Amino acid sequence: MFVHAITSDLTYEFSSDVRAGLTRPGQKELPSKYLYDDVGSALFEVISHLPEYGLTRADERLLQRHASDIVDRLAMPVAVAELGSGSGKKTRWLLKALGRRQRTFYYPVEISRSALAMCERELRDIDSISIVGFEREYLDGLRQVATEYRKYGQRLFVLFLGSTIGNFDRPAAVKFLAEVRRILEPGDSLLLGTDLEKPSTRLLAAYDDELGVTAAFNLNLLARINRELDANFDLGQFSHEARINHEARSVEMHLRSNRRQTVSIAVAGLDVEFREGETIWTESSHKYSTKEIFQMARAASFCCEAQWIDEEWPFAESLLIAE
Ligand code: AVJ
Repeated sequence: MFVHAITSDLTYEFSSDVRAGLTRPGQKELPSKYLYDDVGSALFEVISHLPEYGLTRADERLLQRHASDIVDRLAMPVAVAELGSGSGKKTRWLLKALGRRQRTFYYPVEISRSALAMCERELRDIDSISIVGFEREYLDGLRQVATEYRKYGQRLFVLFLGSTIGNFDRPAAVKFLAEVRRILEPGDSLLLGTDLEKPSTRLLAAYDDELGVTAAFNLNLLARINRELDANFDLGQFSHEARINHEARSVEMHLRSNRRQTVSIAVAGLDVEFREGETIWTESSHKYSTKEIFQMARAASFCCEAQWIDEEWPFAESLLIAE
């Protein structure tokens, strides 16, 4: 069968990750990064406007209110690298504040081509800012910026916003920060956005909204597997579920099989069986305490130099300096 012989590296990687996740003994799972194809990125953009989901608006409020204060704490000259720029909307405030002080290079690193294009369109009108985008994985992109694009005497200011770090479990989050730190030089900085702990009812409403946009965002992962890997998931036979994991202090998203069923994924050459009620775990969003962020920073050889908190939707921006 040669029909699927010509597939790109990216399809190959997606296919092998899907195979690994759905053939695991015990809990089936899929990596959350695959939620963000063009459809998924657009659905997340809608989620960020829902009344129940205050996270993105809190992040943006903090950056808008405190942009000058944040930028004033940076040693100049500085270049900006952002890990997962998304639409770029909330970065505007920081870049405007920087553009008033110096001509600034901005390097968004983003695996979604459409998000990268959106971000370039959104931000190109800001005075004194030059944008060079990288369609790469976070650490690969950051490494390239640090080794090939950093000018002599220039500091790097890395942005990791939107609580994307919350998708890692706690040990993996520290490990990721430590890897970022290894790419940086002492005196470089990292602005880290983290969602803070809040009551379960508020979290469950945020991750299982009335309108069903989060459900669509989650189910789109199965639709994406149908589209890209020629699978036959029946979307009507799976349901979105949000759960609190009290031990991990996270919200989990799952896709629950409504009945016993078998799904074929042609490109992966795979048939997957589901029991009634069995779930695929698709994402975790970890929630933090403010104190814990200081400890995580320390463990990764950063020093947390300042923190800004949103009261309306508890969320923190933390400025970490590489030691
Ligand atoms: C973009 C990863 C921060 O975990 O809250 C939104 C993604 N998932 N609703 C999050 C998401 C379900 C979001 N992050």
